[in-house]
Order: sequence, then C-alpha cells, then structure tokens
Amino acid sequence: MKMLKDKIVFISGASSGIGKACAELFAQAGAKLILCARSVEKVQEIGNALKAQYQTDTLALQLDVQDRKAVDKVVDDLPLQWKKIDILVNNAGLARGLDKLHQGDVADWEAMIDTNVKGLLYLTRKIVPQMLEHKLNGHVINIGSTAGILAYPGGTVYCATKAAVKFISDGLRMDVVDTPIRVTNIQPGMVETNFSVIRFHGDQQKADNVYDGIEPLTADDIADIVVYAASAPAHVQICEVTVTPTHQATGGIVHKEKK
Ligand code: 8X3
Repeated sequence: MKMLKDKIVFISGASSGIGKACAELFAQAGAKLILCARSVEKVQEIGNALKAQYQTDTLALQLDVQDRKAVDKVVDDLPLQWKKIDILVNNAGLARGLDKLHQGDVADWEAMIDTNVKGLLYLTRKIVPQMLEHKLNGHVINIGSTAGILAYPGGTVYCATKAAVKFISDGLRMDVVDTPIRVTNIQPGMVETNFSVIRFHGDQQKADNVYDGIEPLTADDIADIVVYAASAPAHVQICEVTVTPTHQATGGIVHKEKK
C-alpha cells in the first residue's frame, strides 16, 4: 500500500456504497481524497471523518456528473495542491427500473445513460489530459458490472450502459497504451448497497427480495479490489476484474437458498 501514500484519488459517487467504501480504504492507505457527490453534506461528513481517523487530506465537492459544465468547472477550480489527480475512480452510477424495454420509463433510461456513460466520459475526458500533462502514472478505474457482459430481462438499458463502460475502458486502454496510464474495469455482480433501493425507486421490500437467500458482495469487497488494482506496481495493469457472489454465475443465474 506504500504505492498509494499521498496519491490524489478522485472518487465520483463517494457519498455511499462502493464509492464510500473506496474512500475509506484509500484513506487507510494514506491517499488524499477528492470526494464528489450530488450531496455535498454527505461527502463533507465522510471526508471529515476520514481526515480525523487517518490524518489524510480530503476535499469534498458537490458534483452531478450528468452536468458536463459542472464537471469541467469542478476540475478547473481545484485548488493548486489538488490538481495532480493520480487515480480517477469512476464510480457514480445507478440502475433505474426493471421493466421490459417496450414498457420502460424514458426518464429512467436518461438518468442511467447520462450518469453511467456520459458522466463517466465527461470526467475521463477532463482528467486524463491532466494526468498526461503532469506526467503522472495515472490510473482510471471504472466501476462496470456483470450486467455489461450479459444482459438480463428487465435490465436492457442498464446492461447497455455497463457494456458501454466495458468498451470505453477497453478503447481508452488502447488510446493510452503509449503512456503510463492504466485503465481498469471492475465488473461486480450483486453487491448489497442502496443499488436496488434506487433501482426500485425507494421500494425497500423489493430491494430486499433481490438479496434474499443469497449472500451478496459488500461494498468493501469491491473497494478491496479497487485498491488492489491501484496499488499494483506501475508496470502491472489489471485490465478487468469480474467478481460475483459465489452463488451468482451471471446477472441472471443465481442460486438462492430457500428458507
Ligand atoms: C449490478 C449487478 O447483477 O445487480 O451492477 O445487475 S446486477
């Protein structure tokens, strides 16, 4: 973990779930954190707690990655000591709805496409040139999904956005192959966070049913892999990691214990 001491890590969607867990593990490893989320109060609170616990610097910023101008402004306005971002964790993302495509809600699709695909692109487009300009051993870590490998019923648009994350990761890796920048795509299966609550528009019962009878992954399980990839030696690029609970084979093939 010595590799991560004083590195500057930018995490989108850092107010909960995988983003928050990554913040904690990076702080533990001595990295400095730029924590972004739509709710600045939440990232402020997380940042202050990590600062107190691990004596590391944190900067909390309000950001909705769907807003391209806001992405540009947040990065342009970074204080001088925060400008050299070593690691970008493109974590902000969501699933909305589990409807058949022909019955789906267009607003749900737009939220997923604008956050999972366009938001990730905006941040990457803005930050990678700066990594190059500052001659950093930069690292872009995208949070993809097993949904990006194989579609499942009702997940069409969500799966398509995560397939886009896979191909953006693969394409970017080719585009920066002649630079020190590394690109990693982490593809988790079922992780119990507020993911399903958001998918089902706040219906806790429906969300709980998703994880009933199976031990899902936790946000910490994923953060462990993110930090592992980030702390590999500079000549080692972890391109892709697919990780599922033991009783999940693909998005749609899950073994549940009957109660
Ligand atoms: C989340 C994985 O299987 O719940 O990205 O769609 S799944």
